[in-house]
Amino acid sequence: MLCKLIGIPLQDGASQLGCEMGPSALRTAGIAAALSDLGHEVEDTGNLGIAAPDQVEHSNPRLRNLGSIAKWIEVIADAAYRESAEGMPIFLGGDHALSAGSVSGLARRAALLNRPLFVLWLDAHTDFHTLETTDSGNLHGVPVAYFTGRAGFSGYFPPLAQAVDPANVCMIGIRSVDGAEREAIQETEITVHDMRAIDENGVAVLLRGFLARVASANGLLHVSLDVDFLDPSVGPAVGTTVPGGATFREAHLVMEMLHDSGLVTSLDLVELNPFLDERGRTATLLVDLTASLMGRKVLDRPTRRY
Ligand code: HAR
Ligand code: MN
Ligand code: MN
Ligand code: MN
Repeated sequence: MLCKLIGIPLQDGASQLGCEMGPSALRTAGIAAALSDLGHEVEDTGNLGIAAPDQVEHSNPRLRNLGSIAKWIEVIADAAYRESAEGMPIFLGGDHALSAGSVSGLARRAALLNRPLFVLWLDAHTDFHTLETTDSGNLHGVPVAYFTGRAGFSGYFPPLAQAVDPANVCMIGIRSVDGAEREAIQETEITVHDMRAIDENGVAVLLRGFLARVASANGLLHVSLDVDFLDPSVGPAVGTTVPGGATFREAHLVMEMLHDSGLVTSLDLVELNPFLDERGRTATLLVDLTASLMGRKVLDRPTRRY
């Protein structure tokens, strides 16, 4: 597989500074070598950037960096569309606002291929605010609302060439949902598996059900991994820690099952804040999780067909 590393030093969507160092930390932790050791071809396309943003006004006075995020989305979506023609894009974030760009660009690619795009959202948060409903004003809280085509983004974020069908989005690890997000997401067909669902069923059962749907629809599968999916005890390097997250083994199991499915076509690694890390352990864990997704395993196992 040709892996295309795309660095996105974006931090304007988060409340705390530091995510702009994420791509450097992932490179320092050895992401390219981990992939090439597994037999993959790796091309590091470098970091994306934007020109100086305009000041954009909006009726929600809390919104932060609206002009900047709009520019980033456009640049990221173009890169996602372009690089997905040649290989498997791996977006090295950067805060989660970047997924507004990565997913919308991949949706354009999927439409061209006449295949549906599915999204696996591994996160403590649903990131389902609109520009109107966010009270923090941090735009890493809105990407899912944007790429599924919720109203209220037009004139601010780039127009969507293709929205992702909410029925094709599955969230796992959820444990922090704001009131406005809760009401809105329950009216959609998005599958939300909160931490309680993991506790009651085990993450494997939940993931298997979703993978079977992706396979039967011949879908493309994008995985968006937010560091705060992980329990803070194993992944401390994130500005929005929430207790009670996925364990080390739950996270690896998800990645191992994704590998065995053979379905994953792109990946976001987001919200890593190296300034908050402990001797690089979170960056290293993200690299190891990526390796599990790309085929590192303890023993050989047959590929599972869903
Ligand atoms: N819902 C909260 C807000 O809108 C927290 C959003 C945090 N998002 C991320 N990515 N860290 O999931 O401010
Ligand atoms: Mn997130
Ligand atoms: Mn999160
Ligand atoms: Mn909020």
